[in-house]
Amino acid sequence: MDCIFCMIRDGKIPSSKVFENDKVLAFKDLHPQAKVHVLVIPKTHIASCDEISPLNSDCVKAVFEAIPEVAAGLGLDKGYRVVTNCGEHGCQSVKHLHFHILGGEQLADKMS
Ligand code: DGP
Repeated sequence: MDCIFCMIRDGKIPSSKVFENDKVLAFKDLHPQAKVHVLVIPKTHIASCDEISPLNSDCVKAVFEAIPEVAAGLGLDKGYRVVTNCGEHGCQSVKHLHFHILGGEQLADKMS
């Protein structure tokens, strides 16, 4: 499967990892949009938010359980934003479910 994030998960493409456990991987975004910009992915390939179901939602649970640990490791004690883009209108460019963690500075109030 030619999924960039599966290749990062498998170590076939280098990345700056900031967190890893058996179900979740977090690494720095290649094109940061904030002082701190990290992507958190489930290791299981799920194409997008739209593909979440009772059959795979344990991966999403694992991602959200990891997020506070990822944020603490990044020193985001003043808060952060978690974003997932879904599909064409959501401007999703990589078709492997991922959650952007943005922070390290005051973020804009407006989200779209
Ligand atoms: P989205 O637009 O929500 O699908 O965001 C995809 C993000 O993935 C985008 O911010 C850039 C990042 N990205 C794309 N390719 C790579 C890569 O090869 N390595 C890393 N670290 N990030 C990537």
